[in-house]
Amino acid sequence: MTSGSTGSAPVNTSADLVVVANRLPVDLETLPDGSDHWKRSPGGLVTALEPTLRAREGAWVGWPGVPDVDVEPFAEDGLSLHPVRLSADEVVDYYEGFSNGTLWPLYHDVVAAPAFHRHWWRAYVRVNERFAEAVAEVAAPGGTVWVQDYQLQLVPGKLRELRPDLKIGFFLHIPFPPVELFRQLPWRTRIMEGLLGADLVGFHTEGGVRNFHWLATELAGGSADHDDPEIVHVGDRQVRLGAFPISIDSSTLDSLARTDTVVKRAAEIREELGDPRRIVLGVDRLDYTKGIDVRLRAYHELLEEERIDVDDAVMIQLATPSRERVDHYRQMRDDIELSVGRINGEFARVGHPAVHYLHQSLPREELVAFYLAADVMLVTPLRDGMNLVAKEYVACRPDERGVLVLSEFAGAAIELTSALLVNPHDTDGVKEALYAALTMNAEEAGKRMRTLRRQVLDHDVDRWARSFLEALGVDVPDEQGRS
Ligand code: GDG
Repeated sequence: MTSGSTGSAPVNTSADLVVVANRLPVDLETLPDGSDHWKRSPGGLVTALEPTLRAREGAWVGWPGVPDVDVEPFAEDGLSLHPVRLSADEVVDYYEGFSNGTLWPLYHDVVAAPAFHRHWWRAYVRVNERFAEAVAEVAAPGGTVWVQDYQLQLVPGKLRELRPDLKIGFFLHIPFPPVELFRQLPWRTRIMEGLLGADLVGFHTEGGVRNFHWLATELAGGSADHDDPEIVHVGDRQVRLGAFPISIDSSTLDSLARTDTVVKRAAEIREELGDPRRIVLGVDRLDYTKGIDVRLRAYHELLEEERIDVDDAVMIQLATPSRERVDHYRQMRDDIELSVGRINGEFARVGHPAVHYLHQSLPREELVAFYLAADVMLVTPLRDGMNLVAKEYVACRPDERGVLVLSEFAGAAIELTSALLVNPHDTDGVKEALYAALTMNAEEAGKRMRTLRRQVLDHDVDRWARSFLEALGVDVPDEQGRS
């Protein structure tokens, strides 16, 4: 079952459950003495899957995040990690190119123009095949494989060719686009065939299921099932589709937001800001889909119209650096920084900026303190698969205060209906919702927040992972290890 590894713990080379994602859940860190070691990168996905992976001596296949290095499989905290090598050129063509320059904008309603390059596509095919081959080597006979996200859409098909004995699930973390947009893709049929190699294809929303169902039957030779709209027949196989809205580790965030350290830090943040009456917060990866410009515009206009002023309210935008070598991202960063500069230039007073902008990644506890300090949370993506930030804000408000303004075009809007829902293309609408949030009475805000919290605390990421795996036919043990 296991073979040797570079570390002390054994590596599983015949795993019953294999997760495959573009990235391994670790980062290579160089210590002050110059030596390298792997550091776990905490993410929702790994938190959700860890108990199940451990219970089944599972494995994770992915790129370790550093190009042109061969890394032996290793075990880290009881998880077997199987690195897939990418060359620097492949990072450019497969990852930055086809994944983030073609698929990402296309799947997000072309809010930026996707680029179609044949050499990017060729790299995507080659890398997907390499991932599939790596999985085929570590999955136990009859085992289960869960493929994650848009970077790996050809893996299910290739893996089925290599290992027809496996049970294969695929989950898409970003929106699956309307058919008219998907059909622009020169390699549309190949992508559909790749995905249809899975036994179960999961999306955040029913909209994704519907779009995929149409394409599978109209474009990729599948046939609809007369009794069940969530089944597509492909040859002698059936592929199940479903909506599985992802979530967060709600109870952990809720507990963290109740700790003395976080409560104290939230109060300190308010004090450091000069004790404003209202703090407005945005937290995003710096991405053009997130609508950071939308909320800056709305905030700017409220200042211009003198409905708010810097003595009264302050906006904080935390923007985590992201995909900095991709053109659209560079341009967008410049645009946003220009807007922040303009707003502050016009409305700030010395020592009182109107907008605080941080292009940094903060430690998780600090982020939770910001959530707890914020009176209004602005989540205004033009398009978003789910948006975990919206759910995190809610989980971090055990005080039942704070108002969430949320875009209708985030998957989260389907569940978080007690937020103030906005159309991010409608600047007046966003502005009015922001003003309503800033002036909302405590009673209404509390009522809305309680409803939101019930939803987010009940539907956590563990429930998400469990429902997907159960739909795939995997027996998932509960917290006590019972199956
Ligand atoms: C994709 C889909 C879908 C942000 N800044 C900091 C920080 N973050 C964390 C947040 C949150 C995560 O990053 C962002 O998650 P989102 O869901 O908002 O967005 P994407 O990165 O685009 O994720 C999305 C998701 O996949 C899951 O399926 O919801 O629709 O686009 O967890 O907290 N974390 C820390 N410091 C920061 O400064 N520690």
